[in-house]
Amino acid sequence: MVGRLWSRRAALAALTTTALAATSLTGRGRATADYASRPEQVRGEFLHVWNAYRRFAWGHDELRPLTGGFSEFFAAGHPVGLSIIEALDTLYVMELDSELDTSVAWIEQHLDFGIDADFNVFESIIRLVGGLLAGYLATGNNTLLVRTVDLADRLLPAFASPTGMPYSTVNLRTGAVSGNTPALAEIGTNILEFGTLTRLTGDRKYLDAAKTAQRAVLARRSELDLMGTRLNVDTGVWVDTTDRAPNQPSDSFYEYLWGGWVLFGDHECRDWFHLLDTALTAHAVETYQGHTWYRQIDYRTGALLGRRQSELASFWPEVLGHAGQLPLARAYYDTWTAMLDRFPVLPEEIDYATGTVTNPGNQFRPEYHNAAFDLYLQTSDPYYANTAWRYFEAMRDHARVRNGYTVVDDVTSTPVRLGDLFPAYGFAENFKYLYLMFATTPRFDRTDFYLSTEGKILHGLRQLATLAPPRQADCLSTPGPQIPSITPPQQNSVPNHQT
Ligand code: DMJ
Repeated sequence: MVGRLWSRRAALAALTTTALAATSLTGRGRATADYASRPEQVRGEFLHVWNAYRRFAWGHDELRPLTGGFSEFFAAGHPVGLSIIEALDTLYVMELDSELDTSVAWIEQHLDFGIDADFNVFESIIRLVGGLLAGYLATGNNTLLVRTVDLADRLLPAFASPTGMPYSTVNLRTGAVSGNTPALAEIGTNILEFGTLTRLTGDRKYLDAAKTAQRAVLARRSELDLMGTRLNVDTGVWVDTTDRAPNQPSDSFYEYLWGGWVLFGDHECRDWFHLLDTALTAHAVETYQGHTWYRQIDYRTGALLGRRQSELASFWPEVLGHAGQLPLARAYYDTWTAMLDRFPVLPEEIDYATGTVTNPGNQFRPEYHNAAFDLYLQTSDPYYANTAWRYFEAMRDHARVRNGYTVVDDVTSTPVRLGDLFPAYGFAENFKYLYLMFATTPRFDRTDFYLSTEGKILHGLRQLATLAPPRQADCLSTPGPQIPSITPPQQNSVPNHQT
């Protein structure tokens, strides 16, 4: 998910408190004497599932660990090696070089996006475009960039709607589009990948498509600066007027506004983020039974419409932290930590007014780790490291199986009821966040980095001396904008709408 760029002072403090954290604990993790072994433990668990993917599902999109099978994520019968692409930069930072070489070789030999099938545009951008880009930034292998450009060009017809907001799906071979009522996240989770592609190729069309879509959405905010959830991209009319942020399916739309500012110095993105975040904080945040939540509201009036919370929203403290709202970030993170006192693994969705679980699964979710990762590197507070470790231990206790890790169908049953899937984002996110919290590697700059919503390291990878530096691709014409450093905005306090 979203990221980060903070002061060297904070980052140095993070490094020195790594040792401190072994004795100064606030999280309720089990053993802590094993602090130094944590990177190796995480890498070992990553390999546990990666090796199972190699055995049972190599070249297919996702592993089915219980049955030892596989499935395709985008289109049945059309594998694109999604797990391989998702894993590239994780393999790099974990220094699993022979696995990385094997993965890049598979892409060179087998990956062909000329597929006559509908692909979801949002998922293709965050998983495939982002994954290949991060792989290119890690290795400098030009084939990865050439494949990225090929895929992005096949996706661009989706942005040719009357409003400039993308359709949900596009046929990669024919360019035929479908799905004209996408959610906010589908419309606005692309500037990090497309902007990076513009920087690498010098071709503005990718960044321009992303900005046009963002601009079209912002023009449709209410007088309260709130947003609905779904828009008709042909007419520009809202078809769902509930503001659900930061819950899915709005979540990463906001994340990418902030990201556009951090990664590309786009002032418009920064101002849009602050405008929407201020309204959201004023109208949606509430303290309910001692915890901080975001309620669902009517985007025109701010009226209360619901009190459900998606686990996917647990990434949000990291965005708040980077945007200068550390007290609110901590309060909302604490809410999710408190949920870990109730459940062995976080459920997909709860109704916080009734305390009931409205979706009992857990799709091997990385969001809580994501928030912990960013807040730990930003604040150096060992609380984040230790609560993340506690969640790692819970996942290891409950979701680990003989052939990897798997999703949970019901976190409320004892023992938890397992499903049969290892989502490919597990290779991109969960283990990477944990590894980079505890490991020091010369391949990652802890002081200056930025990750996408799918955990792709789009800024902050360090090249090995033995590798060629990432070229401005063979297809490149002119360099793109520079990544600026930023001064964090002032911190706000936690709003307290007692209920
Ligand atoms: C990931 O695919 C991305 O983080 C996305 O933005 C939403 N969450 C899933 C994993 O849960």
